[in-house]
Amino acid sequence: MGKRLGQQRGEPMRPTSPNGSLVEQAWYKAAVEAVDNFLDVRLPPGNQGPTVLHEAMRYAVFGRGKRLRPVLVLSACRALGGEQSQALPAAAAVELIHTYSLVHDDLPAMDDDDMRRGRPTLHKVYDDATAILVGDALLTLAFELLADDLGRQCGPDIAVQASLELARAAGSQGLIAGQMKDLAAEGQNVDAESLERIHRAKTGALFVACVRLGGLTAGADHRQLAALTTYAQAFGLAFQIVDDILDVVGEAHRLGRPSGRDEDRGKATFPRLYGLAGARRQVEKQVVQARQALADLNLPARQLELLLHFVAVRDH
Ligand code: GRG
Repeated sequence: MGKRLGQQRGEPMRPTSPNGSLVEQAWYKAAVEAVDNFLDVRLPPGNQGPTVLHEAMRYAVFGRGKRLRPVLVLSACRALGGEQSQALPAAAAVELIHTYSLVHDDLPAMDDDDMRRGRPTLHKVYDDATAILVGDALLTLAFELLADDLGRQCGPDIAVQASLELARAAGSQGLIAGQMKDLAAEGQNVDAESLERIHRAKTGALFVACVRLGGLTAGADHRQLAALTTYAQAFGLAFQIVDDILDVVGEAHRLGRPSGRDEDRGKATFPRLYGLAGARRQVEKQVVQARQALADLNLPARQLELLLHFVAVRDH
């Protein structure tokens, strides 16, 4: 059995500092290291053919990402009393899907971005065709990890359930629906309800899948999965509202990408709808809902609390 996160390493879990330096905490770093090691083993080596494709997959995955989604998977598993090793394949799978979405989103046909995770976007370093294929390969590998690694770790029933959860979250009624609606909404007047709907799909669905996958790998029941879902829905919305706020007030060197891009593209955003102070109040509202869901879960879930605090106060 694998190591449990944090406490078995004798690390106290301190609250984050006001600027959200959760990512500097030992338990968080240990979780990221475990995910990165897993990904390093499971991504084909850069010297294995097709070498350019495999090098480029590694370029995409090993940028300066926060690894928030895989850490959420591991933290949800832990909250339910599971072992880290049970949830690692699902954590890695989610990170692969997230990374693929970033690579495709950065392409000229979508958001056309030059910088990501503190360095040039993949299509700038390689080319558009390679970026498309890298995205395709990362998406496909995610499901290989669930069928193979998760199946061996937790059995075929959990692997099938996890695949279904992740496929639905990433598919044409989840992440891809959100992206489609987001592109269509550029330059349009979007009301609060529609904006929320876009982001519940574009960013929220994957966060929900993270905690549900973590819960599933630890044997969560329906009531626990429902509480985790409510937590993640509010978490995802808080994350997105802060993302919009950071696009207005954030520093490019902290974000690893330029700010002000939403305004340039005429995107509907929460600060545009509510103003900056109003958007911050919306974050608070989501945090309260997410905290209530953790209270309903009625289990020690310190890491999920810390992650929630981090998304609300983060500066990157
Ligand atoms: C192309 C199918 C497809 C989907 C794209 C998620 C998404 C949909 C696009 C990403 C563009 C974007 C900036 C969305 C805002 C929220 C978001 C996902 C930000 C990036 O997530 P972080 O901050 O990134 O967790 P790191 O790099 O830390 O992993």
